Amino acid sequence: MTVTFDEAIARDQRIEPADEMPEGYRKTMIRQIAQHAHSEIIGMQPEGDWITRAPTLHRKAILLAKVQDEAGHGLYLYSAAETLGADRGDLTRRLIEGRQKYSSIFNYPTLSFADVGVIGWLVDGAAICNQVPLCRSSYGPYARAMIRICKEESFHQRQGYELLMTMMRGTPEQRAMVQDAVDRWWWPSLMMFGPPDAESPNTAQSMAWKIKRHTNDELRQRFVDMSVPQAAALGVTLPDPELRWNEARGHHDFGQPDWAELKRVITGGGPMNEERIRRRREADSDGAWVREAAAAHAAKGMS
Ligand code: FAQ
Repeated sequence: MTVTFDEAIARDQRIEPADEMPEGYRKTMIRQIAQHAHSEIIGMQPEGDWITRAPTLHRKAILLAKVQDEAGHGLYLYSAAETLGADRGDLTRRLIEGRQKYSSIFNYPTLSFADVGVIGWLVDGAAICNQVPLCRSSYGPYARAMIRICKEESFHQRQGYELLMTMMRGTPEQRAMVQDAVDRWWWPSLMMFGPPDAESPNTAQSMAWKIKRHTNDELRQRFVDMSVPQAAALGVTLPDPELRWNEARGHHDFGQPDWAELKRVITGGGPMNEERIRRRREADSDGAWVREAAAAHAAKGMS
């Protein structure tokens, strides 16, 4: 007996590539997976900038491994998008022509080595909060990719936190570098979860299709609750005067990020948008000969 798409969703069964699915579901999945893949690949740049300037060989080896993991995540995700009929070359073109988005967070500069630690702690922390529920997302290849990605992201977060703990045990200058990085990355990290629910055009449908399991605001709250005790243990202050425990709600109250800034950054107006896309475009044209040679080699094997 064949199960319809709606029945499969109602029974919490996975949708697999060969299954019937509404065109809107396919389009939404390609949009989200492509945006996620682009984020991983563009996300290699802010930390990649510090590989040659890491303070020790040990830190350099860790950072190199982390940035390589991000490339791997991008590749699994492009493969997941291909199972829906998307073409990888076409997705890259859409990214470099500004027709597809990537996470706003990667449009900010990394000004000191403390930023590497804060990206691990807060940015990977936010990514984990958002992605652990996606391991139960309704589209099989995406949900399975998320399981491995989340394991690696957890390791990334711990390395960031450990780096910051080390700096906090260091000199007053090192502690000031950590605090400065936290001040710059806190609000952009909250923006990673997307616009407030009332202004999120996709959430209702994506929840109904069980692509998303929680709304943007629910996950943002979870992230704030998780980060407050971690900040205290580290000895840094989160730059939000409205942040306080609300006994009645059993959650922290917190201030709102600058939503106009999120809109600006998403639409290309962030501090590093142009640079990120310029470098991606250059990498794409520099690698064209490799793709052509691989395609020619594959064609020979088939004849
Ligand atoms: N940045 O209706 P919604 C990482 C777009 S983690 C840019 O709420 P939705 C790991 C949204 O796409 C980062 N665009 O949309 C790492 C939509 O666009 P449309 C990547 C954003 O999809 C760590 C429009 O605004 N993670 O890379 C943002 O239901 C360290 C309206 O928004 C993922 O992609 C934003 N912050 O919810 C790597 C996770 N927020 O319709 C390196 C998977 C919203 O115009 C170093 N994605 N938009 O095309 C998701 O969970 C969802 O897509 C959301 C947005 C929650 C991001």
